[in-house]
Amino acid sequence: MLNKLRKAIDEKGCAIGTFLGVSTPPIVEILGYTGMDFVIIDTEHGPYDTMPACDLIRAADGMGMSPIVRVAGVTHKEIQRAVDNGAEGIIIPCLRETEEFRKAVDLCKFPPVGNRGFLKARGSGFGNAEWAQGSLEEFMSRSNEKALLLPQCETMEALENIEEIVNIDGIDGIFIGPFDLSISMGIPGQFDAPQFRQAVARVLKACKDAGKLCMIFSTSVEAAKGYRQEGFDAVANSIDTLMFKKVYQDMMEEIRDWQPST
Ligand code: 3PY
Ligand code: MG
Repeated sequence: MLNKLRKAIDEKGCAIGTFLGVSTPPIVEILGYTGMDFVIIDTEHGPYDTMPACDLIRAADGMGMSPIVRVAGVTHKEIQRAVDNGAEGIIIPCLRETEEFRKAVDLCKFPPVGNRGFLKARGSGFGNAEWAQGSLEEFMSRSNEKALLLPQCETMEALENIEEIVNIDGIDGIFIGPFDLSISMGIPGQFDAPQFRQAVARVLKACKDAGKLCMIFSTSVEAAKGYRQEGFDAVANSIDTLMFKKVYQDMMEEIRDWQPST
């Protein structure tokens, strides 16, 4: 199987990963020793241009983790560079109109599904990877398998049309952004509100019914466990920026508050 995220989901039921907002390649290598399945390189909010993102993709690949890139928008430059450089999943934020989801397919997938621009770039070992051999038709079809298109559902407009969106050919799954979705619904951060729970259940059901993947961001291990229980295919828990602070803060408090015996 060409895609490590899909392989992890097939083998484990639920893949577990995290967002990278400030990490460098050696940090990604350290994460690789935790057994993490994927990392999301956040070029929407993080300070990563194309080459640093490429270095993080390489580091994740080297540790057997699936490199997923959150791009900043549904534009040719954003999506083409991410897929060409070897992203195994493309997450696109803040989409509203169903037409924007169709445009994402057009940019991310080769014909006959979309109209991605052709080059055997880094993601295919510049055409030298074993899977990139064979006819051009085979290359395009395998490339479509390798790079999953996982646009976000995080606006009311997307939520209202989610059943139609998940059935668009070329969309491999949906990534729920709880913060933006709850803000868009007028209930910011109220993840336990019945209205919000119903929205999440609706997206999950739509994905399951259409045979598409459903992923979500969580901010605590308890929430992540809940999403696993509900049947999510993948959970991205927390962000490196938050985790660094938490781990070192816990360490500081424990050492500082401990009283040496006199
Ligand atoms: C959100 O919660 O809005 C996100 O995009 C998380 O990734
Ligand atoms: Mg968001």
